[in-house]
Amino acid sequence: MSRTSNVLAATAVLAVGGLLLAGVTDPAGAAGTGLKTLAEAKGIYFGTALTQSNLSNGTLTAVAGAQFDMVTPGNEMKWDTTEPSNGSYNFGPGDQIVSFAQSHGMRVRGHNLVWHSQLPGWVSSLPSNQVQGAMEAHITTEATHYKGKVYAWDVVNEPFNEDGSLRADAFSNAMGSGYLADALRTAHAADPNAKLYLNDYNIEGQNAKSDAMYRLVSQLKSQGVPIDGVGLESHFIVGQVPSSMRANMQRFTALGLDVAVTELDDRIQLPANSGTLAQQATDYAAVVNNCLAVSRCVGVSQWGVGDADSWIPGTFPGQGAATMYDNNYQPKPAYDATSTALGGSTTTTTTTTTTTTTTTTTTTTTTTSPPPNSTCTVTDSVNAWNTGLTESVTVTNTGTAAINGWSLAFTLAGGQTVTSAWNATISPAGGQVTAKNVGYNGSVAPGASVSFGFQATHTGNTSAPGDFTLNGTRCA
Ligand code: G2I
Repeated sequence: MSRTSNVLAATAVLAVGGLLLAGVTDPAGAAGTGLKTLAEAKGIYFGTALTQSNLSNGTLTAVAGAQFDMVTPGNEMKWDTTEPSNGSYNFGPGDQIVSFAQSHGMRVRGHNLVWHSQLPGWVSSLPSNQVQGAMEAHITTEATHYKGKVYAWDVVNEPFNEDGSLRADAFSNAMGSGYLADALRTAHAADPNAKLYLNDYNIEGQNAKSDAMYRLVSQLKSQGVPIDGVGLESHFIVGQVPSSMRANMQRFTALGLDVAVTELDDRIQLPANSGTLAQQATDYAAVVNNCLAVSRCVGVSQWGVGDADSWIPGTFPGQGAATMYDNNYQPKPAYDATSTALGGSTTTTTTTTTTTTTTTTTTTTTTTSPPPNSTCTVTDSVNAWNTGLTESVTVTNTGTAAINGWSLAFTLAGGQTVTSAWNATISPAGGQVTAKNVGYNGSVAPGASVSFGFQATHTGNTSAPGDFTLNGTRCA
């Protein structure tokens, strides 16, 4: 996906006797540099989870290929897929993810070899004296199959309870805590070059669970067990990134281990609003900055490409909007914040001229490569002065069907508040707003256009909005 923001005319004009600067900022922060490129320049990777069904979504795969350089299969390397019955292996789905990654220059985090969940019933039903053999055979077969193709393995996933006690499952019940070292040694024997991880959730900050992980990996290191890293899943609730996350990462890396943010998302009570999306952006930046600040933090992976791919709504009803991309794969504020934290710059044009007029005029037109099925285009222009602006918006029906009643969603620049509108009703007054037709202009024939406008106050950011969605469909 490529998005471009063309500033057709940006004239910043002088108020009598003083200079005014007009900054025109690419609203999506996506001026062309993918997160992976920025991350690589900082010495880390930026990854995503992908599932087999994701691979047939062209919009999703275009974003994934452009933005990410590490892939974690969402489900395809788990035991229930790879060995659904004893000794019978199925690597087809995982192979498809690996092949997508390879053809897009992405590396792969293998996820996972041993986990209490998505574990086929036959394993749990084994007599306990057969579990070790089954576990070792599974690890050896899978890690050998993917030898040389995975950068890292989550060898054991989620071994702890919240209080730091060892989770009871088929493996700990049969082998006690010794299964962890056994699993790591077995994986190392099969693929000595893969980085071997233990991965868990709610170990991002310092707490009983991360203390238990810390004690475990300290012990494994001192015993010479092959372990390379600890994965911090990082399934956060908006506004709740632990303040101790950086220090927690540092104590693991001080043991000579890598750390990685392996499954980042940040869930919001739906519907999201400009405030929660802004907090989410702050959270994403905090996580990225934590990784950048810790020298052995090797990378950050998000769990899924966009909100439409996230596990959150299915598991936490009423919550979602947990990723950097909305349901239409348009970048959200969290994307911009991530890009900025990685050292990306938004496109800012500053022009100064001298005239005798007293207004500042900024005209920005944003053009976007048409998403599939796009049936609309939008042009907009802004006239701004010290604290206010007016904007004209023209929507064209580029589809083949007549529109009968329209609803145009877009996001106002930060600090802008609508005070009046014409030829449309607009609500709410700021943030993510929706303009709806009034009685006389709801019908728009194919090829026809409709225009409306509004007046707003601003606090310095006079950018025109972008990212228009008409009746639920992204406009070009
Ligand atoms: O639960 C979120 C993640 C927590 N850490 C480990 C990850 O492996 C885990 O991923 C999720 C997948 O994103 C989900 O897609 O793991 C879930 C299972 O624990 C996955 O959900 C399962 C559904 O529960 C099944 O009903 C479904 O058949 O996905 C399966 C495949 O679509």
